[in-house]
This record gives sequence, structure tokens and C-alpha cells, in this order.
Amino acid sequence: MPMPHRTFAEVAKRRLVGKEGSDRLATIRTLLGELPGYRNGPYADLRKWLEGELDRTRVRAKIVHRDSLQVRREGAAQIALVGPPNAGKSSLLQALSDIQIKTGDYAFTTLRPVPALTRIGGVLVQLVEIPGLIEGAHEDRGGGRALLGVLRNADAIVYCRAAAEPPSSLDVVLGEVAAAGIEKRAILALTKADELADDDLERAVGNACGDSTQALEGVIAVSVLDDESLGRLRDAIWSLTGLIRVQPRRGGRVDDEPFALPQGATVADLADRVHHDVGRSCTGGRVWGLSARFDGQRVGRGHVLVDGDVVEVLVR
Ligand SMILES: Nc1nc2c(ncn2[C@@H]2O[C@H](COP(=O)(O)OP(=O)(O)OP(=O)(O)O)[C@@H](O)[C@H]2O)c(=O)[nH]1
Ligand SMILES: [Mg+2]
Repeated sequence: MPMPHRTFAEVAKRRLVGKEGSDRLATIRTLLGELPGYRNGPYADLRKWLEGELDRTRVRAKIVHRDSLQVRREGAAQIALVGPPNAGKSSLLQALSDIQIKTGDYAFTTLRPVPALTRIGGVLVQLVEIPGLIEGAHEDRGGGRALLGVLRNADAIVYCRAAAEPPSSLDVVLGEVAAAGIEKRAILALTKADELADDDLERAVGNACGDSTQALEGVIAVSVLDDESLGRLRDAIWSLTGLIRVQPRRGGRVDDEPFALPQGATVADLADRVHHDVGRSCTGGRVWGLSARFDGQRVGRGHVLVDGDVVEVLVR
């Protein structure tokens, strides 16, 4: 019995998330190998789609990265890491993902935006290090306009500066972002927190909020040497996305991978994300979690979900 085609499509999409180049090509070929060989119908459509993906991946591998600063969006949200040179942005990127990136004890180690995927509560979120914003960037000094363009595309910002540095070390960056007219939800990461004694760190966090003309939603002291602090940063980044995580339940089993949905999403929105047909035939659901009054509560299509809900979608 082959896997139902809808399940296959979903599994295929998930297995391709975050993959590029030869890795993506290999996964597509494996998927093509697993696909039943019907000439017509939904499986044939899937084959056509996968073969198209092979071509599109090859084309991207040839053209991307040559000299463009564009960052291809991946994952549920895109979060930019911005800060003065040497603030520890690349180190954070590395600590939060499995990317290998050059870090160095000097300014401008990173010269172009670098994306990396991190998993937060089962959902992939894209982090992008924005390098080298110098004074005058909004007038294109140091190629600043393209870098600010990447920032403009992001969903939210994590400002980074070393905890031991004065708040003014972020002034240039904040000034350029403001001059470019970019306003996004943002938090401040006080990096290299291990370099300060506890009281000094507390004081640094307390004084940090005067930092920004842009409203900050939080200040997180973080060190790449301290996993707990990295966990807190992850959680803060998740809040910045403004998304909720919802886990579908099918046949009594809860899916490992949650779906990321916008705040205010309903059971019908979740069903539609699983598949448009499911969205159309959805009559409601059963819900476990904070939006339910009791475990397994039967709700209608319009029931609003919250972060962490588990939902069994009911169809006609
Ligand atoms: N003690 C300590 N050092 C850190 C930490 N994070 C980064 N560093 C050091 O700070 C220096 C700069 O780190 P990078 O990650 O390259 O900083 P960056 O902001 O990416 O720098 P540019 O790309 O040059 O703008 C390196 O020597 C890192 O080893 C940390 O949490 N604790
Ligand atoms: Mg860097």
C-alpha cells in the first residue's frame, strides 16, 4: 500500500525544508524513488512537481550567492541579527544552528548577510546575520543600502551588543536603521555575558533599555558558553515571530512537528494548512491545550487556537 498522496506531499515538503544544493537534490531523488510509478493522477502530479524542484534547485545552485545579497526566505519566520562589528553575531548564529561560520576577534569578519536555520520548539526559524552597518549606511556607504534591504525584509530584529560595552556602542546601528525608516519588533541581546560578574551584568541589563528609540520587547543577557541563556534567547526570538505552534493529532498520534500559524489562527486555518481539501471539508476539531476548556474539547471551525495546542481536525 503506497502512502496516501497527501501525506506523501506533506512528508516530501518537510524533508526538503532547509535543504539546498546537493543535499536537496539527493533528497528529491530519494523521494522520486519512493513515489509509486503511476502515469496519471495525484502521484503523477507529485512526480512532475518533484522533477520541477530538481530543475529549480539546479538553477538556484548556479546563480544564487554569486554576488547577490539576497537571502532566500526559509522557515516560518526570518529574524535579523544586527549590531556593531565584533558583537558576537556570528557566534550566536553558530550556537543556535549547525552552521559553520567564521568568527573572529576583529571587526568585519562577516561581509555579507549569512542565513542559518534554527529549530525553536520544533519549528524552523531563519536567522540572518546582517554585517557591517557603518555610519552613512542609509546613504549606501559600505554597500549599506543592500544590507538595510535585507533587514527591511526580515520579520523582526535581534539587536546585539557586548554586555561589557557601553549602550552607545549600538548608536550607529540604531541610527542607521531609524534613518532607513525601518521599524520592526525587536529585542536586545547583551552578548558575551560571561565576561561580566553577576552584579555588573544585572546593572548592564537594567541600563540597557535606554538604548533604543525603537521600542524593545525585551533584553536578554546571553553567552554562547551558557546553554540556558541560549534557550532564553530562543524563547524570546519565538515571541518576536508572533506565531503560534499547533500540533496536529491524527488517529490518536500527535505529530512531532508542529505547524507555525499566525496569532488568531483557527481550526479551519490549521486544516487548510494541512491541505486545502481538508480545509474545505473541515467541520471543526478536538482540542487539547490552553485554548480548550478540557482535554479533547469538541470545537467548531472558527475556534481560535493558541501556542502549544494539539488539534485533531474533523472532516465531513
Ligand atoms: N567570551 C565570549 N566571547 C564571545 C562570545 N560570543 C562571541 N565571542 C567572541 O567575540 C569575537 C567576535 O565574535 P563574532 O561572532 O565573530 O562577532 P560578529 O558580531 O559576527 O563580528 P563581525 O562579523 O566581525 O561583525 C570572537 O572572538 C568570539 O569568540 C561569548 O558569548 N563569550
Ligand atoms: Mg560575524
